[in-house]
Amino acid sequence: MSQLLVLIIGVILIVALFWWFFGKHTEAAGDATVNDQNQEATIVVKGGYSPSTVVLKKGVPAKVHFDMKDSTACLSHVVFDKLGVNADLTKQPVTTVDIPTDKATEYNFACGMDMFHGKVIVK
Ligand SMILES: [Cu+2]
Repeated sequence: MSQLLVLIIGVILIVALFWWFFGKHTEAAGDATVNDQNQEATIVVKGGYSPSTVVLKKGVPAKVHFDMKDSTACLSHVVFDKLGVNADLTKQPVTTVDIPTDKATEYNFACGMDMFHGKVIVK
């Protein structure tokens, strides 16, 4: 009986492993909520960035909110190299970063250790 149990657990682990490596982990790009004057998008920080890609409309002032739900030191800061932003997400539940949208471009962001990545696309 215990052998059967071990076999079943083994099979489950193998399937899980295959799913992890070969399964499709597509993450949908998040769209911003746009009205006439501005646009906003929220990224949930929990074991990574969700969504990790946000698409903004060119020419509309934009704010990206980082909703902090992670307690690890790894994700405590978010860094936008191109914008010179290094924000501490642990000071308040939600941290807002202003994104320039005057030209179509991409802004990459990462955690303070450059382990988790995401990007904001302006188009
Ligand atoms: Cu990190």
